[in-house]
Amino acid sequence: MVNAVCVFRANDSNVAGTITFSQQSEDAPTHIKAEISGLKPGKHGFHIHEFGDNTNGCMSAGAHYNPHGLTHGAPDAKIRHAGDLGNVEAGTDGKATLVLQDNQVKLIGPHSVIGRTVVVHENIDDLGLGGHELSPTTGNAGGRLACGVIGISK
Ligand SMILES: [Cu+2]
Ligand SMILES: [Zn+2]
Repeated sequence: MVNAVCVFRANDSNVAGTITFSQQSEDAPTHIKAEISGLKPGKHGFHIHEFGDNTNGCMSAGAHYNPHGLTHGAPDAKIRHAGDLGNVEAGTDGKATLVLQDNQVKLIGPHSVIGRTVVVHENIDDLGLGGHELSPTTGNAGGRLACGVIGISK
């Protein structure tokens, strides 16, 4: 069993949040739970980005984590980046909760996401289907509101 946690640091926003991850074994799905506050009501793109480098805020986290060289997609799509977690949806109170199990986000093995960055975005992730030039790479989710590096936890 491997557990991990990511605590968001705001990037020119009031967004805060904590994301926990847990994986029992290399072939088991990873359980992910996110609690985020300070968002505008509505959907916001939510991804794991390649690097755990926050030197230049969330910008230095690089692109979506994509070890298999695929195009951007929904978390339940066959063709997606491993880091594609879709959207979180905030209510009128600005709070969003997401609970999911994912088969491509790993904490164990060569494609572990530990040491990489979770980012929540300004806008909705169109899941690759929006027809915008950025749809196949980022889902056209806009700016990076907050991010944090995924670290090992107990
Ligand atoms: Cu992102
Ligand atoms: Zn993506």
